[in-house]
Amino acid sequence: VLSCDNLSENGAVTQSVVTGFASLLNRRLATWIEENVSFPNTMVDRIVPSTTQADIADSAAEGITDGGLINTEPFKQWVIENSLLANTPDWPSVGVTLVNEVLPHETMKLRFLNATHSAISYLGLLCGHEFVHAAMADDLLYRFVDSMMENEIAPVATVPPESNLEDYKRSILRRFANSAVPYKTAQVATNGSLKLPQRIFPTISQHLDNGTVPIQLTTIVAAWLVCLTDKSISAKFDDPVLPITIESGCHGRDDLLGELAFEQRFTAALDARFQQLQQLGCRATLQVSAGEN
Ligand code: CS2
Repeated sequence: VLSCDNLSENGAVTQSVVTGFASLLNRRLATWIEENVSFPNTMVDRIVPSTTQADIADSAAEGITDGGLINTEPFKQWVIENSLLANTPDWPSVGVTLVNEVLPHETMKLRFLNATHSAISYLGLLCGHEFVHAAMADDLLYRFVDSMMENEIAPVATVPPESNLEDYKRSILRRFANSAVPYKTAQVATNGSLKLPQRIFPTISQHLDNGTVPIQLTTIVAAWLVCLTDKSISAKFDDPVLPITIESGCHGRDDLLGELAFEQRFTAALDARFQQLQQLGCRATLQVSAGEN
């Protein structure tokens, strides 16, 4: 059973859910699954925008009518934990990377690609960009997310020893800028309350443990909160925490921020950025931030 979720240790999570449900039905079934079924952790990376009617019409015009088609990018990466898989097809021959430990690959993807995807999307929504590639063409936003990866994500990230981090960061920016794969900022913004704890909060926690507050990542969390509280923007995407209001600041809002809600240094910086984004707007806030760096 191969999970393709953007979730750390996605195989272990799937195994606990499947065997948990099975044991409610039949304990012997659960035991059989535990002894006979592998749930390797995996990391999948391929940008796949929601399929549009135009995609389906374009394909039909070329003679292929397929309601289940997807429009995607040339890039693809699938890393699978080599955990006692019997009778495995020759996956490496079609580009799969078999590894003993997926976690460094997961961390690299979640903390660099997915975090930057969320960052450019929330900033893009605040600056009026419907698509990620349009937000990437906005030099102020491009420079912000580029320096965020360089100055706040890379210094505290653990990456696979064989990886080339410079190439990886460049490839992320190139992929996001690809207008042939029109990915809506609202699609990335969806379910941020489930995504940011996986892709942004752990990096912020590492900085706080090191005694620093990462102001660019804090700005992205503030941008997320502004998008959630601005009904003209939050109407464009779904999130389980909607609707929300932020009256007396973010300290103690563990419903939104988890344990970060009790980090005074972080919530003070977050409240300041939240107010700045609301009062000055996104562009002025980023220009002030660029001036500070
Ligand atoms: C995106 C991901 O919508 C989102 O949250 O960041 O779906 C992203 O496109 C994939 O993880 C890329 O592999």
